[in-house]
This record gives sequence, structure tokens and C-alpha cells, in this order.
Amino acid sequence: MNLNLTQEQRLIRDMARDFAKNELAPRALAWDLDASFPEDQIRQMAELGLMGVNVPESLGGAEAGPEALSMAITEIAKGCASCAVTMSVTNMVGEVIAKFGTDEQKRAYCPKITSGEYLAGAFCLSEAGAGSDPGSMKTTAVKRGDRWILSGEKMWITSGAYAGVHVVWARTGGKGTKGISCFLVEAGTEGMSTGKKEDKMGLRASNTVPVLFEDCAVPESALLGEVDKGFAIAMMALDGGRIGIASQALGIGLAARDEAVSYAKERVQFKRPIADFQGIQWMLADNETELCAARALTLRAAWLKGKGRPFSYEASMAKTFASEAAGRVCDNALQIHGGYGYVKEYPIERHYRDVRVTRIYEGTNQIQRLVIARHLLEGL
Ligand code: COS
Repeated sequence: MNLNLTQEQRLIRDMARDFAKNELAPRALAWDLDASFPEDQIRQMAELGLMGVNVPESLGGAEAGPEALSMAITEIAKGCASCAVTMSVTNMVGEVIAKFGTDEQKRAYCPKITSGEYLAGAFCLSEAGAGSDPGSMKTTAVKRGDRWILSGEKMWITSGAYAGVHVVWARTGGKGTKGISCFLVEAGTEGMSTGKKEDKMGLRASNTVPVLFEDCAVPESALLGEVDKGFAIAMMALDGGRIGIASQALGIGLAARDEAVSYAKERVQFKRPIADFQGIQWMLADNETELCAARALTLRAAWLKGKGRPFSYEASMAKTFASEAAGRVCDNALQIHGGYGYVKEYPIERHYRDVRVTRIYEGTNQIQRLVIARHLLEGL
């Protein structure tokens, strides 16, 4: 893996870093407190090219590759982890359409996602009873004349109430992972609606809702890929999405690291800054080491993806390690803050809550370990 950044990668990273520092970080607490979705800033992120970093230029994207996308998500997460997940999922949706869509589908949706005409894209796979096991989904799509009729309920959908297009998986036949197809459903389609916004512990400025389909008719042209072959599309998209979540976790961890370093230098006890004490230094050193390792695994998975090489288990390792390392970093950082870490006045309180879900969504870390173990045992 080449760790020398290209000029383009550096420009994208620095631009995302500046935007996060100036536009997101100062507002992140207010959005967290009232659980509001930062529409203006999300639109600005699209204007900066952050909603299609790895989407071809011909479709309005930046075509800058998975490493640039990973670094940009990390930088955005340092300012606002909620904006980072909105960005990660929207990029994933843009990429999945660019990869599997017909020319017509690509032209219809990708430029709207990358330009910000659509505030976001949504990935509708999970259901109340089908999270780790999406092959047990109950949502159906039945062919009636030249339309598909979708019925069912998706859950935990990031940006569900704001997305312009939803990638929706539904059963069209078969059992388990066989007989699942994928559809592109535009916001406002009759029969599709969103439910009550989840009141979450963290990432409160990202929108998470159920998405309901009641006899929702879509044209044949809404099918993404082939009938009954949609499960693999979901898995491939999630492989990339997991690099996004690893990148997000890394960004939250880095923000916590920075908070811990500056607090340790300022906070005086026993007549000296607490950074002078070895007990604190060891925590800071552990934070740094874990984050460097997380960054290496994450960029390696992104690099493999960019080279067109298999990266599924590397993405799972990156997501598992980065989310758990960032969790430990946030925990250490909060401990260094003492009582002040426990109140909202200090950003570490938010980072500690925001980081928790990175071990859960886009596949729990138990599922990631299953993917890694299968790779080892089956020699894939
Ligand atoms: N890339 C391409 N294809 C893949 C794949 C991948 N990474 N992973 C699996 N597939 C394919 C398999 O090759 C198989 O294809 P065939 O039917 O042609 O043989 C098919 O998908 C089914 O795979 P498998 O038998 O491994 O499916 P399982 O039901 O055992 O599930 C896991 C595999 C557990 C890995 C999967 O269900 C998973 O990732 N669960 C977590 C879901 C998740 O991340 N949800 C997050 C929320 S998204 S809103």
C-alpha cells in the first residue's frame, strides 16, 4: 500500500477538514441537543463534492477513489459524526447505482445525489425482524402487469425522511438469501412513507426512521440488477459501506484524542498539568497507537477496493478494529476529563455516545467477525 497521498487526495482531505472545523464542529452540539438534521450543511457538502467522492465524473462525482472517500468521511466525523454517517450512506447509494444501474438509472439518480439536488440517498435493507440476517426479510415485491408492487416495512433507515432515492430490497421469490431483488424507489412515490424518527442515544443529527411500503407500485425500470439476484448487491455495497463506518469511527476517535490531549495539558492538579503524570500519558499513548492502527487497516481496505481487488474481509477487519479502538479512545478521553467528561459542556460526552453505534450498524461486529472467520476457514 502506498501511503503517499496524491495531490487530489490531499486536497479533498484538507477541504473536508476545513469544512468540518469551521462549519460543523461549532454547531454539532446544538444539532445533537435538538436532534435536528443539518440540511444546509449537508447540501453544502454535496456542493463540495463530498456526496460522490468515488462516483465517476461522468455522473457528477469526484471520481477520486475509495481512499479519498475514507479520508473525507474521517475528517467530517471529526466535526460532526452525524454528518459523516449521512455522507457515508449517501456515497454508498451513489456508488451502488453507478455500479449496478442501467445507463438510464445512473443518469436519473447519480447526478442528483452528487449535486445535492437529493439531500441524501437511503439504503433500505434491515427490517424489525431481519437485521443481522437480512435473508429473512419479509418485505415483498410482486409483479403485477408492468409494475412491481412493494409491501413491507424497513427499519433503521439512515436519512430515510430526507433521501431523494431509496435502494430497497424485497423478496421476489425463493427462500433465504435467494429470491431477493433490489429496487430504486423515488421519494414521494405513492404507497411509500416514513415512520416516527428514532430518538437515539448518539448521532442525533442523523435521521433514522422506518420506511413503509403499502402497495407501493414502481415501474419495471426501478429494478436494480437482475430479478432474484439482489442479495449479493447488498453484500457488495455493505463491504464498501463498512470502510465508511471504519472511517467515521476513526474520525470520532481522533476528535476524542485531540480533546483529551488539550484537556490534559490545561487541567492542573497537584500543582501541575495532569499531562505530566505517567498514568495520563499512557492513556494518551494507547489512544494514539490504536488510532494509527485503525487508520492503517481502514486505508488498506480502501486501497484494495480502489485497486479492484477483493476487500470484503479487510473491510470487516477495519470496521471491527476501528469501531472498537475508537470506543476505547473515547472511554479513555472521557476518563481523562474526569467529571467534566460526563457533562455536555465538553464535546467528549457527545463523542462517547456517537461512537457506540459504530460497533452495531452496517453489520454488528459479531457479523464482521463471522465474515473474517469464514474467510479464514473457507480460504476465500
Ligand atoms: N460480496 C458478494 N457476494 C456476497 C458477499 C459479498 N461480500 N457476501 C455474501 N455474498 C453472496 C454469497 O456468495 C451468496 O451467493 P449465492 O447465493 O450465489 O451462493 C449469497 O450472497 C448469500 O451469502 P451467505 O450464504 O454467506 O449469506 P448468509 O445468510 O450466511 O449471510 C452475512 C451472510 C451474515 C455476512 C450477511 O447476512 C450480513 O452481512 N449480515 C449483516 C447485514 C448488515 O450488515 N446489515 C446492516 C444494515 S444495512 S441497512
